[in-house]
Amino acid sequence: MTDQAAAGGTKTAPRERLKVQRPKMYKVLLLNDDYTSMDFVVSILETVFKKTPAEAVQIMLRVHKSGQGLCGVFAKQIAEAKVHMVHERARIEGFPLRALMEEE
Ligand code: TYC
Repeated sequence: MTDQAAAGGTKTAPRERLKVQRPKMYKVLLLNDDYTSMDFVVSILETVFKKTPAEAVQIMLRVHKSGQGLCGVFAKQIAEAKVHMVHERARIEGFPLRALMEEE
């Protein structure tokens, strides 16, 4: 028995420790345009990005004034799904709203 086992401790092999890696995270950004309605953007922020009504208005206005704004940070597949949802809903409603992802 090792001293460590005798003391009731456990030991992680060095190779095992190296295996655990943080997933890359991705920012999802909304882009401004001249045609998408403010109400639609607020609704997207509330439903797709789970923002409160007050947060949604704040983010929408930031995008409107500065050109883009952060909606959230997600693992890759989640970010891809949210970008896809934004584009699908915008397409259905006839708005040109675009979202993009950026590795953090
Ligand atoms: N600029 C748009 C307007 O004046 C509103 C808008 C806000 C559009 C945010 C897109 O991501 C956006 N109706």
